[in-house]
Amino acid sequence: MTTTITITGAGGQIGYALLFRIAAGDLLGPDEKVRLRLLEIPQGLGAAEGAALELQDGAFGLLEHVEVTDDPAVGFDGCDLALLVGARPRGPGMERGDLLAANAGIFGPQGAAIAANASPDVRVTVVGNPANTNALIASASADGVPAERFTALTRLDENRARAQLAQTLAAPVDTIRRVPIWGNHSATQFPDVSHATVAGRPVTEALDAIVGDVPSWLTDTYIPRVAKRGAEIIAVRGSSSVASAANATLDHVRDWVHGTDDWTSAGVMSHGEYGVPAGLISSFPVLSVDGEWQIVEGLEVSDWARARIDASVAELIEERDAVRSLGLL
Ligand code: NAX
Repeated sequence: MTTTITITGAGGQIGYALLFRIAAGDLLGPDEKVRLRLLEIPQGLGAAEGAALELQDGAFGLLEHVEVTDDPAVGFDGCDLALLVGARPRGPGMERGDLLAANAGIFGPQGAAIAANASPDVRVTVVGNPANTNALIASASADGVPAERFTALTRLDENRARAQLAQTLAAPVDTIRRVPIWGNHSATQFPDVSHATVAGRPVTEALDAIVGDVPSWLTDTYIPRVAKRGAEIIAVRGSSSVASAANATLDHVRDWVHGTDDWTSAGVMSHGEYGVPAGLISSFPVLSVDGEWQIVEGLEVSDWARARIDASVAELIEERDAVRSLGLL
């Protein structure tokens, strides 16, 4: 079997970190051949072409073909997995509305090109920010492709949330489970430890012995640390998260294709679950079953958690309404 994977923004930083891991089998395993389509804008073609040359020099046995293009119809032709990484960053003096509009101008046409050219069961993962709203725009422009096929990456936030708990509890990170992210991939996101466990024991109980006042620690230390981790990386590294973002993208897509054995987080289309208005792409606790994301339902949500979910969802509504008011949705 060969899977065709399209990476937009393939000449950028995250693209560069993704390509070699995909070619090495880190996404689909050691038996699945891959065909890569690197979609860029004209200014990014050189970097993508250079990456394609290096992919050749990697002599990857799983890599069947690499194509570099700036034509979305070619880029999404026969695409099974679309990783929409390329986006317009916020430039100097750019207002939020300008940013949303500029990205609508990218993700709308890409959604249409996916509908026209990709394989019928295409799975789309939006990484480029603002990821949730970009995914919504792409989905709205992709006539005939079910909305469930469009997702936004919030797995990096979840990985950060689990890693911070692991560090505080001095526990191996893979013993920490069920730490969903709710809402938007932004500073309003809500990393939720209410149902989390460490080696099967409630995380809140384990935290109690270490941090003392758990609610204050969550509010003042943990949630801001997770939500602002991207800014922390920029401050320390001098550049935004790249390898960890690529790693989380692979986690997201791998789980979507191969399934999960426990909850994870993804930005998926709401049908009104947990009071999140239908038609928004919001992060939820999810399971991947038979190749489809399912929102974990029936969880108890405290008033404290409710307020945080509502605040992040309010931001998603604002973003959607801003794009709508520009006639772009
Ligand atoms: P770079 O600026 O290094 O790369 C972006 C690339 O996209 C450039 O090569 C550019 O030419 C290309 N591009 C722009 N418009 C395009 C279009 N219409 N079609 C195809 N390619 C296009 O950024 P990088 O560090 O790779 O980050 C990419 C995106 O990921 C950004 O929007 C960033 O904000 C977002 N992130 C999202 C994260 C998440 O968890 N959802 C975390 C990491 C990252 O911040």
